[in-house]
Amino acid sequence: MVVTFMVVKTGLQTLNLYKISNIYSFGEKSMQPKVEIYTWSRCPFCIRAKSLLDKKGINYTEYCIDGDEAARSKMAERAGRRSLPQIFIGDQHIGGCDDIHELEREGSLDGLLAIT
Ligand SMILES: N[C@@H](CCC(=O)N[C@@H](CS)C(=O)NCC(=O)O)C(=O)O
Repeated sequence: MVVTFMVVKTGLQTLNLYKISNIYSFGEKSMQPKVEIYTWSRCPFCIRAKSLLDKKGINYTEYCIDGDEAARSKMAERAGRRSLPQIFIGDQHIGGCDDIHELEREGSLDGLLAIT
């Protein structure tokens, strides 16, 4: 397995190494940022958010956390919110179902997903 690191300059003299696979997934088509979604299997908002990603042909990593309160707390630490779904594109927190649909409505989702 090959693990690739990217050097990112974050401050005047601070260089950080990011594991590229944490930020991008390498699909057949182009370099798409990694998309992650925390879900409950029966949550209508989660199903709707995934439908949008599916409709756009986006690969994503789903963390289905049904009944796992510890995983939900970890998600909340990362996202700053406890409701499901919570969506990340690369390192950027997008929010929930309404948020991702709003980005789509205003035309900025494709840019975040690197769709040309
Ligand atoms: N506006 C939110 C609504 C999400 C929502 O209400 N999800 C429900 C599950 S279907 C939930 O997390 N309920 C528990 C809670 O809010 O603590 C979105 O668009 O994602």
